[in-house]
Amino acid sequence: MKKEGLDFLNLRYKPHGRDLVCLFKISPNKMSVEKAANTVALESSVGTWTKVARQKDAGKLKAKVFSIKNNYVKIAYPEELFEKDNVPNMLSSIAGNIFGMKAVRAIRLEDVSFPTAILKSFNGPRYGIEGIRKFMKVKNRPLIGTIIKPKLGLNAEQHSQSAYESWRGGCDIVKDDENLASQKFNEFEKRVVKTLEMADKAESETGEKKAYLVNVTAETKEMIKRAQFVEKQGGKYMMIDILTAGWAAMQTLREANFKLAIHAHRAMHAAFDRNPEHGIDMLVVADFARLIGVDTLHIGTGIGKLEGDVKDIEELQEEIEKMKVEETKKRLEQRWQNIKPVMGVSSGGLHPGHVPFLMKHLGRDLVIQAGGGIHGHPFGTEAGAIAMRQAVDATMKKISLNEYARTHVELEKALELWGK
Ligand code: RUB
Ligand code: CA
Repeated sequence: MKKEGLDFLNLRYKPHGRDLVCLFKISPNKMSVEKAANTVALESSVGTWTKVARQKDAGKLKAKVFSIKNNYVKIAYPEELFEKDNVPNMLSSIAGNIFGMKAVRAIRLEDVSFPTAILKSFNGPRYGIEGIRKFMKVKNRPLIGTIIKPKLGLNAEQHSQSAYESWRGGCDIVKDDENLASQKFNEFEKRVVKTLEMADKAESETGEKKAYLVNVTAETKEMIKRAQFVEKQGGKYMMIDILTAGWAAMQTLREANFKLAIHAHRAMHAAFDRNPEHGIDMLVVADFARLIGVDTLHIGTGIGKLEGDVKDIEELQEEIEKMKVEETKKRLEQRWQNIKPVMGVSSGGLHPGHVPFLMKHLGRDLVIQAGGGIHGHPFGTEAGAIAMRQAVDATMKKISLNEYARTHVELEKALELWGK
């Protein structure tokens, strides 16, 4: 029996492989969760605030609220509702007007699952975890990355020198900061030429593969030109600030089919995912980024210790954050038809002392990335990269960092400065 005025509620409905399913957390505004959920389903599919003529014609495309548990609501959207290979179109429905509706005090899109036909309409990553390991020639261990710091202010020459020292010390990956594009103090083309020269030099000196993740983020046509430039200069990798550039820009970049791997920086994600009651969870951001086809994506670190008892709210929040990062990492690696797994990147406030924690919780298919935790080493950038590599080597060999530090001075100094 349908309840009066709740046309989009169908708790007997069983979603199937041709539905896109969303999990929402809904805080209703002076009404029942059922009523608010019904309003979400109608606004995000075929309805509006009042009945309109020809309502019936669109009826088969209605979204259905099929599960309500406390404030958690599942809604199934028939795949015909969307243009399949169009992420902005999908998000305009499932993550569009609903965030501002009067029916909800707050609403959060917690998770999404795609029908097979939508998965098949996207390329996904060109390389994914395996492909990246293959071209970087790193079989087992986590990749080590750095962000050039200071994040802004270095000229192209200084930038390339810092990159060179990072690679020499043992970094596999050097990336631009997300704020760096083509500013007057450090112009794009000059920086790319010089830094890729240094990557070649470091490769020939160390016998290892070295990648420079060039930030191409800009207006879309300019971004494509920049990516072409990186490819022409022999680069392997580019990066894009996926949220500030936008979903369409990310899709344009991926579908331009460059041979370059794509690194995704998630700057601005916290505007969506920080408030636990409202916004869009990182899982959803990660899902869409994987669908479009980035190869590596920032997922956070989950650092906040908590091996033992949960003692207070702050610690509890840290524990939740850690679980979130693990969950996002797992999602990036879930089996998804033809779509390859994405490699998670842990970054933000990291130093060598964090390596055992990260590898324990997130495994080896991971990029461990540190900016300050490398360039801030008391002996300088190269020593910082050496220390980071030592921390990874020790953890791979199941030796504690303190023990390894007895015979490895760079690690010893890093632990002295930043602790464990
Ligand atoms: C980290 C850094 C990245 C952050 C982004 O520098 O520049 O922008 O990792 O955050 P540092 P997240 O190592 O000096 O802190 O990875 O959580 O998206
Ligand atoms: Ca940064």
